Formats: sequence, C-alpha cells, structure tokens
Amino acid sequence: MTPRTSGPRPPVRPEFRPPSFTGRLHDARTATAVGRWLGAAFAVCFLTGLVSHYLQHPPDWLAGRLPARPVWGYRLTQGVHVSTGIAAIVLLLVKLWTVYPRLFVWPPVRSVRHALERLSVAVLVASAVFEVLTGLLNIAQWYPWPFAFVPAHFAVAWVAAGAILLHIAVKAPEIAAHWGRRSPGTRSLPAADAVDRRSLLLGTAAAAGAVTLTTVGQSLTPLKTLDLLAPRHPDHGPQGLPVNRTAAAAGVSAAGLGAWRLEVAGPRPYTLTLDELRAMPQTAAALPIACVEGWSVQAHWAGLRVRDLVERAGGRPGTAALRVTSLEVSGSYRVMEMGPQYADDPLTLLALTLNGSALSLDHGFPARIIAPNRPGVLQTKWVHRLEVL
Ligand SMILES: Nc1nc2c(c(=O)[nH]1)N[C@H]1C(S)=C(S)[C@@H](COP(=O)(O)O)O[C@H]1N2
Ligand SMILES: [Mo]
Repeated sequence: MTPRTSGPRPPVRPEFRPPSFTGRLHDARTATAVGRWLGAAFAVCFLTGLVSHYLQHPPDWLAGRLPARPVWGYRLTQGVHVSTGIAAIVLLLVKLWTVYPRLFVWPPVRSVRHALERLSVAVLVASAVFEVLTGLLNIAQWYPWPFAFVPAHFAVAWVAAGAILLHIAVKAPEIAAHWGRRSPGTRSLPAADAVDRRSLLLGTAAAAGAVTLTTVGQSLTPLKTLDLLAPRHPDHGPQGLPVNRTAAAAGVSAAGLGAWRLEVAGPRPYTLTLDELRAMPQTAAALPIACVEGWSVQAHWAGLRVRDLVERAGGRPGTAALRVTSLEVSGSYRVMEMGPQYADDPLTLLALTLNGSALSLDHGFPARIIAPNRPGVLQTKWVHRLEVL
C-alpha cells in the first residue's frame, strides 16, 4: 500500500468577507441631501400629529384653551400630516437605500460607543418604518395587528422623534461637512458622482411630488381630480360626502328609529322628538368634516345650535361642557365630550340636514354633531343623548 500523499485537501474554512458595495451615491453627501428633506417631513408630520392628538385627547391644562377657530384649522393640519407622512415613505426608502451598505460594516461592533450608535440607528429605522407603515395602513383602514392604532402610533412617534434628534446630534459634524454642494466634505467626493446624485435627488423629488399630487386632492379639493392614489375621494358618498363608518357597521338601523327622542340631561332635563326639533328655529353653517385619515370636505349643515339646547337644559353658557352619546352600540366614538368653547360656539350644531336634505342614515340620521375645528372622529353621528356637565 502506498501512503496517500495527494488527494482532496481538507476544507479550509473560508474567511468571512462582508459584501462590498461598488455602487456610487452610498455616501454622506447623498445621505445628508435626502436626510434633510426626510427630517423636514418628519418634523412637520410630528408637529401636526401632536395637534391631532391633543385635539382628540386634550390634557386638563389644555382642554379649555383649544381654539374653535379657524374652522378649517384641523382640516389644514391633518391634511398636511397625512401628506407629509405619505411623502416621507418615498424619502425614507431612498434614505435607507443610500445608507444600507452600512448595515454590513465589519467588524459589526468596534467599541461600546459604536455599538450604542448602531443600536440607536436600529431604533430610528424601526420606529420610522413603523410610523409610516401604520399610518399608511390606517388610512387604508386595514389593521393587520393586535394593538390599537392610535396609542401605538402616538407612542412610537416620540421614540422616532427622540431617535432622530439623537441621530442628528451624533451625525452633526458629517451633516455640516456635506450640507451644501460646495461644503468642505463634499469637495473630496468624485466630481462624476455629482451628476448621478443630481439625477437621484431629482428622481426622489419627482416621486415624492407625484405621490403628493395624486393623494393631496383628498383634502385640497381643487386638486381632487388628481387624487388617483387617495383611498377616498372627497365627494364620493351619499349627499356628496364620504362615509367612514356606515350605519350598518355601527349597528344602527332605520327600523329602531321610530321611537327616537333627543334626551337632554342637565339641571332642567327634557326630551324632544324629531318633529319638535325641526319646528324650532334652524341655524345653518358651512363647516368641513376633516377625518383623521386625511380626507376632508366642506359641507352645508343646518339644525339646532348646541348652545341653545344647553341653555334650555339649564347649562351656563360659556362654562358648560357637554357629553354626547350616540345610538351606536359599541365603538370608540360612541361617546364624545366637548369643552365649553365648542359647546358655546354659535357654529356648533346638532345638525339635522346636510347639503340641503335630511341626513342620510350613514351620515348620522336623525341628528349629528358638527363643530368647528375638530377632528372628524368627534363629529358624532346618530346622537340620542346630550348631557350638560
Ligand atoms: N357615532 C359615531 N360617529 C362618528 C363615527 C363613528 O364611528 N361613530 N365616525 C366619525 C368619523 S371617523 C368621521 S371622519 C366622521 C365622518 O362623518 P361622515 O361619515 O358623515 O362623513 O364621522 C364621525 N362620527
Ligand atoms: Mo374619521
């Protein structure tokens, strides 16, 4: 037997090699240029989101100070919130594409400081993706998750805001070096990349502009013919107005409404039938419904001034708050409260008509609330009880 001197060599464990990225534009100048737009979009989105949150859930110190004017205030802030959120999706994708090679840095952790930095970026990316994704699915009314949208979206917004501020602080020197095309750090980059970078930035701006133009018409009604990508068209629906929650979904049927009475509780409680309400002096108001999901539209309402109903029940004008209860069997918006500034406002109505005809069942027949400068979720439909507080 001859000893084996040759043959297959024992396998050598190949040394791990991180992928190398030859593509251009994964650089600090591109990251800074896109990051500025993304940061601006997130900042506006965060602030308008706070407005929306505090209008819906005012803390005690704020409750009495929320203004009922301008009547279109919430329409504007929430339209901007949803539009900047949608544009941020495009910007976030481009930003992530620009920086993703850094996911593969080798070694993955160089020091405690480096580990903390990577951890903070992980939190930043996760919270930013969570915010735009849950926001997008919420406007499509699709909830494929076990948690409640509002508190989760609100809490993670703070996480994202904190992570962004931290990220800006950590990256400040790099951002400063690459802020403008002629900044010191940018001069060291190959000149050829500048042309590609301009194309990328123009493409990004065009894409963000395109999604904005094709959705913003849901609240900016002069552009409504362009709103191909918006989940709702501002005038598609009964009586020329979209419906978010139908009577069927709320468990309200016309059959049970024959015996409907408006109950008003307070120092001098009373009840009124629909005919009695119709026989009283009616007030008209042009006010928008502005849904938290971004669509909004102005409509013409008529009915009773809430202020008059409150006064008749013995509520003191200007100081009485109001609790409104819907016929809806269950649902987050069955009971709504309004502070004195809304209850006393001459434009706040218990509306009986919409755009000239009696409310349809889906719009809240027999009676609904319409108040100035409030989120759509608080414009309670199918009202049957008012309680002066
Ligand atoms: N009782 C009750 N009222 C409600 C709701 C609801 O779910 N229940 N949805 C609200 C929401 S989210 C909006 S945007 C407005 C929309 O009113 P519309 O369907 O008449 O357009 O009604 C609000 N009123
Ligand atoms: Mo809504």
